[in-house]
Amino acid sequence: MLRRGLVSGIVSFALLVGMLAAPAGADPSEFAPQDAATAQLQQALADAGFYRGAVDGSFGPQTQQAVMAFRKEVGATRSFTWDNSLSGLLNSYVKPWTPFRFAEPDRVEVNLTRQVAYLFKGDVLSQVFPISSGNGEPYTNQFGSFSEAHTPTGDFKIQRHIRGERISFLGVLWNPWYFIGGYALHGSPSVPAFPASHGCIRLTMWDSSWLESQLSIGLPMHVWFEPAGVGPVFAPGGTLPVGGPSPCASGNCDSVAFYDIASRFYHWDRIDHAHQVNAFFYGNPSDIAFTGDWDGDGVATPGLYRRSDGFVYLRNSNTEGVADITFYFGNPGDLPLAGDFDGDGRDSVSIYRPSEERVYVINELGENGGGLGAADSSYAYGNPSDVPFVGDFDGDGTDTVGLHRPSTGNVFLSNSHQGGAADAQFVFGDPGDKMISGDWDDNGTDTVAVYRPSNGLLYVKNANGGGPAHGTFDAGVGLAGVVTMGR
Ligand SMILES: [Ca+2]
Ligand SMILES: [Ca+2]
Ligand SMILES: [Ca+2]
Ligand SMILES: [Ca+2]
Repeated sequence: MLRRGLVSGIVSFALLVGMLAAPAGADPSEFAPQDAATAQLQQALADAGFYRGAVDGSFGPQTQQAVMAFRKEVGATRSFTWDNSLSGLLNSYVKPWTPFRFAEPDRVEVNLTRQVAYLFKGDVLSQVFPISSGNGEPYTNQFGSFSEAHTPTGDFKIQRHIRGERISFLGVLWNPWYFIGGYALHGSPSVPAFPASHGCIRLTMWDSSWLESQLSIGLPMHVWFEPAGVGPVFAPGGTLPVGGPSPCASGNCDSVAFYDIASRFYHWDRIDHAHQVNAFFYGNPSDIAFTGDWDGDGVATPGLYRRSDGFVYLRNSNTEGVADITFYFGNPGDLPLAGDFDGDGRDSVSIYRPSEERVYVINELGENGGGLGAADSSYAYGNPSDVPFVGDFDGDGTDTVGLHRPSTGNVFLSNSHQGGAADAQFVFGDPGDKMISGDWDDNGTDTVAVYRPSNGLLYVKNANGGGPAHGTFDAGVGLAGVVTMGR
């Protein structure tokens, strides 16, 4: 496990060199005053997952390859030398972009774009390795015909392994782990900055040895080029702990469920990753998901608005199965708002109609198999591009409607079912963020959080005002959305 919170201090590389001046009379070439700084760099690279060697202050080949791996990973110029201008990136490096793979907590991911491989343990980044893959050039294969030196991409499992040296037609492989046909992840004396192999994935000899105890037959291995627009995750300002201290001292706070494009819900018991997730399928892709306590038993469960047929589908348990209550809902373009709008302890589904910039408050569920009843009240609210969400922002026991304006990041909160000026306004989140609210600290008041699909983080706030998030939750990138789950 990485000690990300402790990664710090290599900013002072140059400072240390100055402080640790050689004593009078020493031969500078023997004393090598930079050794302390090199050791500090080695430790920082080890903490971030790039270095597995001894912290000995020696800037040897293994340290140089760790620097190369880091440069590849963060998109810096590929070289074997360290540059202090990279210290900020190393201090704030959190994790790579990778596809979301909840079902495979232990796996190898090979990023051909960056020429690195990632080892995941328990769905957490364990180590980053420099690699060199197929260079794409034609060559004559063992059958005398032309091949192109491409590394196969796709979703594999490690199939077989040979310990030690394997002499193949194209050269010597060390400790090869075959993932398809004759293609293997293997040790090689040559791991340059760029693709150089005939299609295998080269590791350094020492990484190959290190991995002997880490890999196994059947281990999932995925080989891919990185999609445009994604990349490694860095801590904003270097201050936010990812999956850091629990924001919920009582253990009785609201949590979240993320759902993917296949409508699989990943329900976290606690927002701090401390507890096991429950996962279940509900709904279809492109359904609008929300949650509420439809039967008043104190448990929040999913609801869906299916735009293709205009129906709402509510379920009373967090398990796979069909809807318990179904009713026709609103007009095309309407957005569902789920909450307890009258404070009677049961959630209902209200309507935000962007075309009219209007909220329709409805305190009863629709008749099962029928339609939604008449609205109890309505009021003008927001702009057509605003994204509404629901919460009890003042802790009075009644839910009201907030708005997130993605174009500016403005958040508007209203504590009553009336139009007019917002009761609170602040800026939070980026375009593309998904905003929800919940009582993350068990103080009775709902506050906002945003999920950012591009970096996989949920940014959680415990006060409805400006400023940075109070904590982040590492959910994985590319999920379709997030909903609030009850405590
Ligand atoms: Ca319930
Ligand atoms: Ca109610
Ligand atoms: Ca309220
Ligand atoms: Ca709260």
